[in-house]
Amino acid sequence: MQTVFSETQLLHDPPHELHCAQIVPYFESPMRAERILEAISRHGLGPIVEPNALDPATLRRVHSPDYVQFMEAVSKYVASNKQGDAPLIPHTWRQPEMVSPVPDSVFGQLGHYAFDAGTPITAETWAAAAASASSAVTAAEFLFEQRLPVFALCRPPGHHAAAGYYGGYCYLNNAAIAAQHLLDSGSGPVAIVDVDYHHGNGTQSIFYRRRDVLFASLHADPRQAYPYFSGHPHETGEAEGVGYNINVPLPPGSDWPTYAPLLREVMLRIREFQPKFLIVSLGVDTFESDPIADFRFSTDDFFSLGEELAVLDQPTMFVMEGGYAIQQIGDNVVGTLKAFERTSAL
Ligand code: Q9C
Ligand code: ZN
Repeated sequence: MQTVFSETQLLHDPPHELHCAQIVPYFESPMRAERILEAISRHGLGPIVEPNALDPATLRRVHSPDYVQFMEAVSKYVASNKQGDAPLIPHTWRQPEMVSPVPDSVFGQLGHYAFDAGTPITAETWAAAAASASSAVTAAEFLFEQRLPVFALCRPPGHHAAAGYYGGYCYLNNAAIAAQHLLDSGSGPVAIVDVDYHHGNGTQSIFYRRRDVLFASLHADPRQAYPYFSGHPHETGEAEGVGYNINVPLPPGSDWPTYAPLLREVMLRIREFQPKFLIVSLGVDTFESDPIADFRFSTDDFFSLGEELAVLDQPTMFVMEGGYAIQQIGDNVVGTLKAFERTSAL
């Protein structure tokens, strides 16, 4: 299987984050991608190619112009060193009844565009996020032309980012941008299945009122787990999109035997939708020793995950999302991809 990745994606490297009332080293570190690259060559997954240059119009098919403009401008603002070189983190948010316009203050703007305090912006964030999205777009182009499985080694990840806001280590929604690019190339319907531990709230939000993209997510129950305010089963879509959003929350401590039958059900619903292409938002933070999650997948369970994702025999691309157990991230990701490849008829 081919991988798409750019070294520019490594530039985003915030030193720390706020985690359960403590400042800790940033979990979503560039080392994650380095470990995955190492496992790709160790297991001989296939070639690693650079993404093509990104047309900014491709981003704006998913993200609002003011949001894209903000993200680029605020990264430049950090680079200009006006407040020192510390990454920017918001500290003040609106409640729905607070309706004043977007302020001029950079901290006001951070509060407007962010939904959490765990997603710092550095001088390099924009460059890395745009490179990560380029990897997804290049993978989508390869998928569309070759109809062969492909892996977008995206990092920073994307599934928590919506059209006009960021959070959860995500700035641009790589999977959504890939899906939109497939549609704009004339693909016909696209399905996205999100197997990250966390609910893909950003992807849900982007396609919530649409039926050309089916979004299905299995994740930790938002009553206990991040992102808390999205991911319940009754969130099934709106307007034209009713019935095209599927949420399957799972209890704390879920393991593969609990997960597998629910994933099978989701895959059957995706089959009924008859997508032309499948995008997998691949998070491996379901792993038993993930430092920020509590599911119990073993490394071997990721082979089973890869096999299960192959049941549709549809052209499929994988987009990297979460997974923070640095030691095993490479084996878990490449294990999933190799098992998929072995099983898929394509
Ligand atoms: N710092 C992804 O897996 N942090 N994002 C929770 C603890 C947010 C995870 C609070 C976790 C986001 C792509
Ligand atoms: Zn996650």
